[in-house]
Amino acid sequence: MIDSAADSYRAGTVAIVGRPNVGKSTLLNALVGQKLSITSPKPQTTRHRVTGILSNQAFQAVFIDTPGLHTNQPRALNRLMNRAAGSSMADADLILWVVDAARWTAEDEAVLERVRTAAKPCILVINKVDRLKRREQLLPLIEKLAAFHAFAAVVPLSAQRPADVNRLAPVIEGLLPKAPPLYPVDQVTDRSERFLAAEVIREKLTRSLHQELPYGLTVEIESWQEQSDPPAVEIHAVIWVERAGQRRIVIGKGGQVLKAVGRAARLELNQSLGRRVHLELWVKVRENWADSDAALRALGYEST
Ligand SMILES: Nc1nc2c(ncn2[C@@H]2O[C@H](COP(=O)(O)OP(=O)(O)OP(=O)(O)O)[C@@H](O)[C@H]2O)c(=O)[nH]1
Ligand SMILES: [Mg+2]
Repeated sequence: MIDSAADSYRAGTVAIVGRPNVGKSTLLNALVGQKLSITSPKPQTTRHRVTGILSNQAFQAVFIDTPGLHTNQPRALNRLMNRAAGSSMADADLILWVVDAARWTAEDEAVLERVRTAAKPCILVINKVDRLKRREQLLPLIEKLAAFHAFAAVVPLSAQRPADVNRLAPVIEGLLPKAPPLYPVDQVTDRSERFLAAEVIREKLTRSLHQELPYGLTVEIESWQEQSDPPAVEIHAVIWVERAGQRRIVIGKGGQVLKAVGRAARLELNQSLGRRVHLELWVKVRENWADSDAALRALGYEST
């Protein structure tokens, strides 16, 4: 039983921000102990805010995973992604700023500026320390960043190591305001199964396709039919691409690529939805969907 009415209970929202590819979504999933947000080795994987809720006897942290803040990309989709990250930061009680221990870029520099102007408590998470040969290699980065901003804490870790992530949780707890829980304590996300399914399909596509193609596609759930006895769900999804040539690549020779994507997505969804999944995928062309605010809205991208 969680005594969430206790005066000492802490609760608040925690925005996880940083440039693309530093490991924000990996960290969200590790903190919550469940795969909620998709991850891949390619930058700009996350396009939406994804809430992950961690509740226990003492505190509730409502983590908001955000799209990587990036510069110099003019499409409507890029604007929307950066806005989603910026507004999450503005609304949060606490910021987790994630950087890569082994790679500092101009985009990190731009995020630092935003963290400074947000003027709220911020934990600097230096991720991917497993990539460093020696821990002392962190010192110049810590010194440089600490000179620019008074961080509430600096935590070097690897989001892939559970023991490291467990060290971060109490640091977060100590920085949350005293408040009753914001969500029911058994709730893990505010996202629907439909949303999570579309994201899993996009993750498999992003991981299978090379170069620029993942940026030109989006996934829309067209129909979702529940069946009982035995419990199952039939999902029809459309993969929207921007050009006919991309459609051919996503389908692959003899349908090989699409088949492998469908299989990988179905296996994961069987597990995460806890019932049998029948998945049908179609690939359709919608020119320049990522440049148009109206097309983005129609495809389920919320404007913030
Ligand atoms: N070696 C190592 N790789 C990591 C670690 N954390 C994440 N990664 C990898 O880094 C890549 C990017 O991880 P994501 O979690 O998708 O990064 P992100 O910051 O959410 O990226 P965007 O959504 O594109 O902004 C993936 O290939 C992860 O497996 C870590 O601690 N060590
Ligand atoms: Mg991400």
